[in-house]
Amino acid sequence: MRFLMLGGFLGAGKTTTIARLARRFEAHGKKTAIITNDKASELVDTLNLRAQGFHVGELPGVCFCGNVDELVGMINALGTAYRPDVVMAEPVGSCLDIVATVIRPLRTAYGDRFEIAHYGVLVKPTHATKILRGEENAGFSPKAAYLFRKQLEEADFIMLNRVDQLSPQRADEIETLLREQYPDRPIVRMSATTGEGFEAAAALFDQVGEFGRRIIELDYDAYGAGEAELGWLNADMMVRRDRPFVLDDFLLAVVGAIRDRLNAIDAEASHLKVIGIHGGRFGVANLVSTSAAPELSRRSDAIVEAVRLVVNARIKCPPSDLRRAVAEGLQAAATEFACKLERLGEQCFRPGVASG
Ligand SMILES: Nc1nc2c(ncn2[C@@H]2O[C@H](COP(=O)(O)OP(=O)(O)OP(=O)(O)O)[C@@H](O)[C@H]2O)c(=O)[nH]1
Ligand SMILES: [Mg+2]
Repeated sequence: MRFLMLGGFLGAGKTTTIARLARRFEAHGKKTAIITNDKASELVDTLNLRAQGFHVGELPGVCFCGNVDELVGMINALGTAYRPDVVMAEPVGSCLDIVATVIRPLRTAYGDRFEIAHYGVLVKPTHATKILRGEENAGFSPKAAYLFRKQLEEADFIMLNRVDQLSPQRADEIETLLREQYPDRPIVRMSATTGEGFEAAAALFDQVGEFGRRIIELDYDAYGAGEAELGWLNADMMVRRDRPFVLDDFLLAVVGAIRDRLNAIDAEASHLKVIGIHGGRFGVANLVSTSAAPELSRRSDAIVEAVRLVVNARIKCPPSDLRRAVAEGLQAAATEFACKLERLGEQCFRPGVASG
């Protein structure tokens, strides 16, 4: 069984890349399963990937790092139930030390059973230029920038994602900075959305060899401080109206209204994602930076009267502020669309390395 993990900061494009890789593996006749992971339950990524038809095992409430036994248990469960040729795993986007805490123990204990692929890390360009240039006001605080930088340090190769939105000059600049600061690693320019440059990344994931060996030096206090700056919120609810409404418009309105409230309190978004599911139809709206526009990563083209809505937000602000911003944004969108919200559950907290 082949085991493939790919990293990258919150909102860098991990789930989009995993879905594209899975479709490619399946097209080559390889059965593929995916493992998702988060510090809380009710994961947009799990619902999104399952709605796309993928076989997904979920490990909520813990990070892979430090919980390898649970990861192996999930790989084994998938192996028994589904017999995949490839298992892909998406770590939490603020996680560090993946090679030392996940890949190396997996290789040591199960190297005879799993063939471990290159560890590729995605770069999110919205923040990369400023962080790599070392600019003071990088959008991320120095503490969060530490996470961003350290993730790249442990990469076997780096994927500069979203090139569909970058001018060649900007892509050149980021690539030059990456080459200077992270030498000896292949760098691939790609778009997980359009597929541009994707084959080069996929070819690196296809290689067989002794990969995932860059063990980084990590200051766990700095790591914890970087994570502790984020507010983490997962919420689950039903939305109903007595006459049909356009789901995609509603999802964009929710993300837009929450973004307005985050802007008002100067809280930088790492990733806000919202999925709406009704029957077999689903749509996903995202915000990857407070300065970016809300985007529909998946259109549902559905007109609904009732929909299950799951919100996952990772935002640089205290949890109490995040809870208020999300509640007010949801209510504003519900009022605009004359919908009623019925809350099913919510978890909101300040993560730390300890919480993983
Ligand atoms: N234009 C463009 N958008 C992209 C690309 N890759 C990802 N996105 C968008 O970026 C947003 C985040 O993508 P995800 O794949 O959910 O990112 P992620 O790394 O899994 O995010 P977390 O799991 O929250 O850490 C979505 O709106 C995607 O559609 C790309 O290559 N081009
Ligand atoms: Mg994801």
